[in-house]
Formats: sequence, C-alpha cells, structure tokens
Amino acid sequence: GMVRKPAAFISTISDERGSELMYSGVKISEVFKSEMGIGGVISLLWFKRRLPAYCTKFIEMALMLTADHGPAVSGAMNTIITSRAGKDLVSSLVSGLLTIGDRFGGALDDAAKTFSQAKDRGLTPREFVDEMRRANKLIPGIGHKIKSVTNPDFRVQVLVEHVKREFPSHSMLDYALAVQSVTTAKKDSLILNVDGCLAVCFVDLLRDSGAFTPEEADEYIKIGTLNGIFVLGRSIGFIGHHLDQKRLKAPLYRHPADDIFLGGLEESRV
Ligand code: Q5B
Repeated sequence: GMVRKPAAFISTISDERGSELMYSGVKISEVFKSEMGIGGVISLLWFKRRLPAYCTKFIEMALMLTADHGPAVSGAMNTIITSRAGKDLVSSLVSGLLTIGDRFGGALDDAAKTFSQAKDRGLTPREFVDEMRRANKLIPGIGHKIKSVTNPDFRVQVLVEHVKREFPSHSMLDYALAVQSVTTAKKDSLILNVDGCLAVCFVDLLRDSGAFTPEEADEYIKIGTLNGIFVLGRSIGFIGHHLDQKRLKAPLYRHPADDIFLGGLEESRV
C-alpha cells in the first residue's frame, strides 16, 4: 500500500482544510451559534476544550483588566518611543511586548508556581515569606511601583470580589491574600499585584473547574500559559498607544539631556 512520509510538523488545535474552519474540532459556525465569545475561543485554541461559562467569563475579564495601565509603564513607553521613531504597528507592538518579563507584567507563571508549591508543601504564609527572604528572592506577584495598601489597585479588588462570588472554590486566592497580609505588614507597597492575583485565580480555575486533571493543571502552568493572558491583554493597549501617537503625528522622541546623569566620564589624563 501507500506509505505516507513522516510529517515535519504536528499540529492539534485548528483545521482549515474542510468546508468550515474548525477550532479544536468545533466548527466556526458553532463558535458563533453558541456565543462562546473570545473567552470560549481562547479555551479552544489554548486549552483544546470547552470551559464552563464562569471560566470563559474570567478569561475575558482578565483581558479587559490587563488591556492597559497608562502610558508610563515600561511596555507602553517602549511602544510610544518606537512609534515616534516612525516605525510600523508590528515593530511598535513587539518593542512594547519585549519588556514583559519577571518585573513587568510577566510574573504570572512564576507566581502561580511559587504560590502553589508553597501551599502544597503546607507552608504557612509567614513560613513562605520567611523562606523566600532567606533565599534572597522576591515573591513573584507581590509588590507594585505605585499601588499600595493606602493607594489600592482597583483592578485587583474587582478580581477578588468577582472570584469570591463566582468561583466554586478559591483556596489559592485565599492563601495569596494571607501572604499579602504578611508582606504588607512589612511594607505598604508589597500588595498582591495584578499579575499575582490573576495567577492564583487561574490556579484555582485550573485545579477546581473539573475541566483539567491535576497533571494537566500543572502542565499548563509549567509551559507558560498564564503570561499569555497579560501578553494578549496588554497588546490591546500597546496597539492603542501606537495608533494614538500616529493620530497625534508625534515627532521623534529624544530624552532631555538634563534628565540623564552622565557619570564616570571624566576626560582621561593619561
Ligand atoms: N520587595 C514590582 O518594586 C516591583 C518584593 C519585595 C519581597 C517582593 C517589585 C517586584 C515581583 C515581580 C512582580 C509584576 C518591581 C508587577 C506589573 C503590571 C502593572 C505595572 C504598573 C501594569 C516593584 C522595595 C523593598 C525592598 C525589596 C522589597 C519588593 N518587591 N520583597 N517580594 N516581590 N515584584 N511584577 O517598588 O528591605 O527595602 O531592600 O519585582 O510581581 O508589572 O502599573 O506599573 O498593569 O502595567 O521598585 O501593574 O515589587 O520596590 O525593588 O525598591 O523594593 O521591597 O526587597 O526591600 P519597587 P523595590 P528592602 S505588576
């Protein structure tokens, strides 16, 4: 019989060969008929399954909450400067995206791992904070440049209220809030930030929605799924900032010299 040569690629999430495009086996007409929204499309393309409505709603809420946080954050600055250097949408967007990482916007995966491992090992919030301090490590998902106990992050409040109301269980969120009580007692700004809050709520979703086995839940955290939420959400804002600069016909940016301290540049005497 015919022998098929081994395929160079394997792909398992979408298929455009038939009469109708399919996302994880669901026809595009059904995607619209069932009104699953962008949260449902993400469930199909990222998780290869339909998730319960409370989960798709949470995913949509996460995208809406992370869509933008003003022009002053690292990523928006990069996007604005690139746009003002005359570059196109894709260049401006990726220049913003490249700032997302451990410090800015990309703490979700590490927060999910660190908090869940601590809780699974039975550490009390105090023991967890002390252990991280002894290891000289910052707790991912804790701390903010401008938000604090006295200047709370409304996004986090909205999320916490929503999850406590809508999720069947939220033990990881409760644990993270208890960690926040320990860290904010030390310093006002060491709040559970938007990255950390989204991350622990996502762990609650992965573990307790009934849609994932425990192994699948761990794997999704391990392969870097959660940072995808911030990357996708904030792309909305970065594109907005790029279009804003083009609309404003903003000229090339040059940083004022008096705002830069030039140190260690004395003329050599040798
Ligand atoms: N300390 C976020 O730092 C920031 C500590 C800590 C234990 C911690 C810092 C951090 C972990 C990474 C993280 C996501 C860099 C942040 C985001 C999206 C955003 C952004 C926006 C948006 C802030 C002062 C003292 C020091 C430190 C101690 C600080 N963090 N201890 N665990 N996690 N967090 N990133 O204010 O004894 O005085 O030396 O890296 O979760 O990115 O809006 O801007 O939507 O765009 O510069 O919200 O927390 O504080 O570094 O001066 O530290 O607190 O050891 O202690 P800061 P520092 P000491 S959300």
